Amino acid sequence: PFLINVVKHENFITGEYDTSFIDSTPELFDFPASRDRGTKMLSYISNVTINGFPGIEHKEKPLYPKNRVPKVSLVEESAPGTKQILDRDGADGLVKWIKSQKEVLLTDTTFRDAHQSLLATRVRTQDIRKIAEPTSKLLPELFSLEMWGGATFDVAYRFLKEDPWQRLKELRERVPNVLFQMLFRGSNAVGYKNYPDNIIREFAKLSADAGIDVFRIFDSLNWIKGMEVAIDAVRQTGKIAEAAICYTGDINDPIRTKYNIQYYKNLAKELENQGAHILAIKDMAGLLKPQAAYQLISELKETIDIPIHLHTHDTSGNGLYTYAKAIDAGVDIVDVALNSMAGLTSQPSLNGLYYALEGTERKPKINIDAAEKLTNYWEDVRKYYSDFESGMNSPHTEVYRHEMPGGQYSNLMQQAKAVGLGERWDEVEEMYQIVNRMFGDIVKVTPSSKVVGDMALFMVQNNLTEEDVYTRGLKIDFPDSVVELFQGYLGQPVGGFPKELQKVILKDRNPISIRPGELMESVDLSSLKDTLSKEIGREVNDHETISYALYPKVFLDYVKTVELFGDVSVIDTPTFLYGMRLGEEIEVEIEKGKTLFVQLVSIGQPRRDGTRIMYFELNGQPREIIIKDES
Ligand code: 3PY
Ligand code: ZN
Repeated sequence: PFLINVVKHENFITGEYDTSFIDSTPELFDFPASRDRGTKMLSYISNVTINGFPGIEHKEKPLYPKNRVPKVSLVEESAPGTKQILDRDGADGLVKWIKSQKEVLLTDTTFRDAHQSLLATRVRTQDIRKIAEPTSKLLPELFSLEMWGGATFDVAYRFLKEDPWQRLKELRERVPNVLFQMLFRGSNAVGYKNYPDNIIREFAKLSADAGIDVFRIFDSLNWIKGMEVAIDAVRQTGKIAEAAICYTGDINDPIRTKYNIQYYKNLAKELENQGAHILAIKDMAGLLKPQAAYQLISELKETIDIPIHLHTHDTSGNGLYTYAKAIDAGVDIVDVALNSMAGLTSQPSLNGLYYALEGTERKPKINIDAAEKLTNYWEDVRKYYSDFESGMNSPHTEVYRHEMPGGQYSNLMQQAKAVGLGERWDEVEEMYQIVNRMFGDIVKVTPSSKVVGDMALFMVQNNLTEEDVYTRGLKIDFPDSVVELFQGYLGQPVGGFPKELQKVILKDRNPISIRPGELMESVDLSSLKDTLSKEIGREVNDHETISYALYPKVFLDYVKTVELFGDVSVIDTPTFLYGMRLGEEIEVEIEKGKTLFVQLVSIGQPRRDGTRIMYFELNGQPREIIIKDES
């Protein structure tokens, strides 16, 4: 019923929904409660078989080849790695170790940014869990695995109907040797707005306790004040505070002087003084050109003492060239993804970089044959998610003009289609650049990038030119996200907001210039825990409480879905997305040692009341499920 309700909802059909659709549409949850675990699971399968999965084409489940999971010894333990260095020598000891390495170190982003950027963040825990132990055993030399944070947190609850904390726990159990890394949006944590300081601190602490070692902390406007609390909170946990500068513009563009080399050097020095253990250069759109990378890394190396970790996206096709120059300039660590999950809006290829550095003393210490085996697995798994691919299939140098982050491109395109602007995508892309200029040329990364996108869509949709905004703007209600940005609720951009536009957008509202966290009261987490326990009728834990604090509606919707369908994370991905083929048999391990055998025997014809009867065998016993056909 939940999926039916979603798929059939008027706003879903017309595309008038965004990531808050489920939150703002409580009637989606008007359905009768169902019974035991088997029935719940069959209800889910029936629904998705008949009515499809939200957001993708409804079709019969395709046939997939068997996953090539590399064989590794189950008795031999994983070789010790960076995790052991951190646990033994502490954060400062790890930093010392990084600095003593001649070879470039690698972070593998396959478990997070790669699929966030290629597959709309949809990769499910079970597909990562299956390859976690082989990864730990085959690539123990990795610096870290980026596997949590960014958009994975809310997408897990919102779309995958699974618990991100459970993912962290299950992966940690299988990977004892390589550092786990997450993306932390500073005062926005893993959300899209600023949260009270005590939420930021508690979230950092719980994440560290649950197994995160390296926290990449950034602010969407490169505003250091927006990162202070997060950096301090992470330092208190004894884990690694990797503070990031988001790279924008082009240091070699003589016209765009705002983001020049001195700007980056000043930020780097400030972050080092703030207590960062590592400096990250987060090139979220893939704008850092090779020669600029050489110059930037060389000069930063002269400016600061802490190691430098470079992140880029391969959108333009220049990613490996940029890394090669950065490596020549002495960068310590770079972010890459396994070949079959690399390239385009994702990170440059790990395998490719290995070969590119052949004959140099900075070639990474990894077993390339092992990496190729892991690559095969991801080549197979990626096929499950092909309906979430963006459609970009060749290098895209326009990124140097529009500067959209790798993770935003396909999202904004979806948003544009949803409001009927699919045919006018070129205009949206063009408008994105204009809006950036109007906003004073700001850093664009989650969530500031979303605001630029919202404004661009708004202007194209309403046929507004830049001039219209200034001349008629006082009579126009701009999108909430735009108003909030100009109120200072996401922090302050370098150089401030353009005054004339700010007046037009805010009208009689007053902007703030202090840190939004200073205006927000602490959340009483223990009373929140009681409230939540009462609301859902059982004692909740700290992870559930903080998730609820960050995403109240998303979290409650997730809880309701689990009540209705049970734990759907145990269902294999093709069945989760497409349901079952007639006559097909599947196995579902609902808990360790307890497997359900499910066969879809037949599908009844639609009845007059719009329902069908689905005939299953569950562990050999006949079961019928009545399902509303909304397809
Ligand atoms: C995120 O914040 O999720 C990002 O990946 C930004 O680049
Ligand atoms: Zn990224």
